[in-house]
Amino acid sequence: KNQKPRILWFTGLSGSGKSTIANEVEKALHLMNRHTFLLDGDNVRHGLNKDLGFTETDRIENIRRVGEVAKLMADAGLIVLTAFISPFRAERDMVRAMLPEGEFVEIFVDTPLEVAEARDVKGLYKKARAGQLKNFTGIDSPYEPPEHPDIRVNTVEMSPAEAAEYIVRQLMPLK
Ligand code: GGZ
Repeated sequence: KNQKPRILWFTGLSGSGKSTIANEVEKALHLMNRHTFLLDGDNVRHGLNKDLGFTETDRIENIRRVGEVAKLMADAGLIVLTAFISPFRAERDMVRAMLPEGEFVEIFVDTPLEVAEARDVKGLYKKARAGQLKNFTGIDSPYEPPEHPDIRVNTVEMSPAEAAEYIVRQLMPLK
């Protein structure tokens, strides 16, 4: 009640640090007594969207559903954090258009492909390069970076904790 709803929409490549940073931002919001919910592949792609894969059509539907769910949660007064690649500008803009002005905050986790690929925490880039994983974002599926994100974080220069601190500062005042 004591808070304006927001959708903090993180976008960036696989391995960019979206989930890690979103988790840190959520922790900081909890310390400020904000009621939040984090939507990510772990709680959405295994449940609500388990019928969807990684074709262009499926990604569009993934983002559409995430947007609708996030909107419902924002309508309930929550600060919703979403951490999906969300590679297409059109779908991100569609979600923005569903919401009142200022409620949708697009956060670009700007990690260059070379950096994400060098980290390759899950070995997915290696598989994609070897042709064992098709339609992989950045390799054989496009990523359209935001042209005018509300917030951009450079994960080459900032640690996840620093990026989260920067984001929370940009969000203030959160009333
Ligand atoms: C991209 C893929 C793919 C393909 C599986 N392309 O690093 P991760 O593992 O944990 O995050 C990636 C996640 C991407 O799912 P999203 O729902 O965020 O994508 S989208 O917004 O585009 O719908 C990666 C894993 O799923 N993954 N196959 N082909 N990422």
